[in-house]
Amino acid sequence: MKVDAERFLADLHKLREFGAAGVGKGVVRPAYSKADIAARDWLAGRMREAGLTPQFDPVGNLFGLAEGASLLLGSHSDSQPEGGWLDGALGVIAALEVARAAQEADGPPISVVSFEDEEGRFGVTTGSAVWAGSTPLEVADGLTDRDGVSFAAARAAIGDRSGDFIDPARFTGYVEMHIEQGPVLDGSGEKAGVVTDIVGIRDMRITFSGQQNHAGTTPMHLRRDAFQALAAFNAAINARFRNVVTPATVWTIGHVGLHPNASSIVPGRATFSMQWRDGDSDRLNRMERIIRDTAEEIAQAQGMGLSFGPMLGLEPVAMDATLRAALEAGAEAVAPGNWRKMPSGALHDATNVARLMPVAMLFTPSIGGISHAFEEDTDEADLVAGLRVLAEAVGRLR
Ligand code: HGY
Ligand code: MN
Ligand code: MN
Repeated sequence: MKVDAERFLADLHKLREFGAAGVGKGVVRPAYSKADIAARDWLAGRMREAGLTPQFDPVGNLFGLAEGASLLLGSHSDSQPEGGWLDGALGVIAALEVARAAQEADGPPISVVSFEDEEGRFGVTTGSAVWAGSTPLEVADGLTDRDGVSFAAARAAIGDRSGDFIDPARFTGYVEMHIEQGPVLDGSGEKAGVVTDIVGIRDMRITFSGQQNHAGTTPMHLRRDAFQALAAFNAAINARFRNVVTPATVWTIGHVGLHPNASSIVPGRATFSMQWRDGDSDRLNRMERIIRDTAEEIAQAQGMGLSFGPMLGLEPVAMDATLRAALEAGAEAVAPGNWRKMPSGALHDATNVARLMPVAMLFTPSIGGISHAFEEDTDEADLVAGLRVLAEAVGRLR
């Protein structure tokens, strides 16, 4: 099977035009935004031109279906609020190119997918989580984004494009190509990473409610300042995690909303995201206990109200041995001795799809290890090398 590198790169650059923003090759294409829907319409057209049948499901996951039983390749095409041009997009466009190449070479039937809201405007990998049944649609519909918009209201943007959910029994397995989004391959100079397993994640919104008041007249000892509660919480968990975590464990407070967020008002409310990731579910659970206990202690000590939003999470998963072996053989064929096996610290739709079928993942290097930022990039020669590894692997799976 012979992939067309120019056609692949041209499509990848075309997809970047939907929501192109910021410096360099940045994109702003969050789930269900105008740019996201326009990109999906364009992708559906490219799928049709490739001889696939495009079909949207009720949450906006877009499949390009081959006839009969097929291998599913893909990723997502929504972005972070500030994202790069490759996160998700690479896996979708590589899938499209391999599907085309497979047809031209009379190769195995390949279907393509672009999952929706992988980047978690509403949850964690929401579109694939609903498709895989790990998040029931009624539960997803009740999730809200940071501006209070519900998933149900946002997915109405799919409109009459929406068909039924696709029967996963059509697919024999799922392979997702993705940029690494970390520093390992860039640091070592290797061309590819074959993923061994994907870490688990927990994510929840926490709110401290104090008393909004005048910043000039309210004495310090009478304040119930929600920001001070958040600051104390952050310092306390950093200290308390020390005995529980490993160097691979990560945690992030990435979004903070202060109410009313004005310099002359003691903040009455602090709502923030608390996210943590590790390869061990027990450790994730121990960290949850610390988070809840610490928040309760601080709320009590500082006279705060406290509420926890829904707990979202995904368990760590191992990749399928057969699919992995095909990627390893592909990597060895394309970049002999210059690739590695590695875990994924980023989350991917593959985690959800693993509930339905065997899955595997392939990484290409990220320049400077930067992602979830406009600066995200990869050398085009490395993108093409990754595409070739994927095609080699698919050829071995027929
Ligand atoms: O956050 C993640 O790991 C993924 O990129 N959504
Ligand atoms: Mn991604
Ligand atoms: Mn991402």
